[in-house]
Amino acid sequence: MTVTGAVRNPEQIPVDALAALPGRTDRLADLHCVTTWSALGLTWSGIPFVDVHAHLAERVRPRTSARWVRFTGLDGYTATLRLDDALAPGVLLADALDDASLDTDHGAPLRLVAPAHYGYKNVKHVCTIEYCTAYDAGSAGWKGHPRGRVAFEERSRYLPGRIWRPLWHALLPAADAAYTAARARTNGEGEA
Ligand SMILES: Nc1nc2c(c(=O)[nH]1)N[C@H]1C(S)=C(S)[C@@H](COP(=O)(O)O)O[C@H]1N2
Ligand SMILES: [Mo]
Repeated sequence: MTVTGAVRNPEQIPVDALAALPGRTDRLADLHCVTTWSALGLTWSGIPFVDVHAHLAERVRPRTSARWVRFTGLDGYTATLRLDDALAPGVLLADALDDASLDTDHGAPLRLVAPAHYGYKNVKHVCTIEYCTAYDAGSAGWKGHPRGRVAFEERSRYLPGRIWRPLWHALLPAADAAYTAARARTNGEGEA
């Protein structure tokens, strides 16, 4: 795991060392994709991000101006959370789902689980944690929202969530087909 950005001391830390930090907890949560599908009743196991951050902060020493944290996955996917949202109770760096180690589809070896936030903030295969002084739209691009809280329907920074909801719902079959095709390509590359 590379820990970098607005820090005094960028570092690389073995994923195993992060997964072995004290504080491991189980968390029952639902996952809500912005495109209107949800996965209910998931039991994640991992280290609360607040504990990961406490450990990392000692080593990398983030600057006080770092109010955002950007996560990058091994597939290049990125999403940024407000640091205080990432430090809220219930946000985990998880390595297990429903009593099994995470599989490739769901984010091995470590994924972010931020149940109060839309799926697009829950970065899988996290390989870089970057403390940032500004929001970066990342992979969701203009479609995303700086905070992305489900309870406030923060689906996008443009137009209210209740406008997006029926649009996304209508697009869901197309989005699902595109996602399935992209995953098939990724899996194919992995096997090649
Ligand atoms: N690395 C990575 N993380 C990602 C994505 C991705 O494409 N790559 N998609 C996001 C989106 S939009 C959603 S809804 C959830 C889906 O999680 P799942 O694949 O475990 O169902 O993962 C999120 N995290
Ligand atoms: Mo999503």
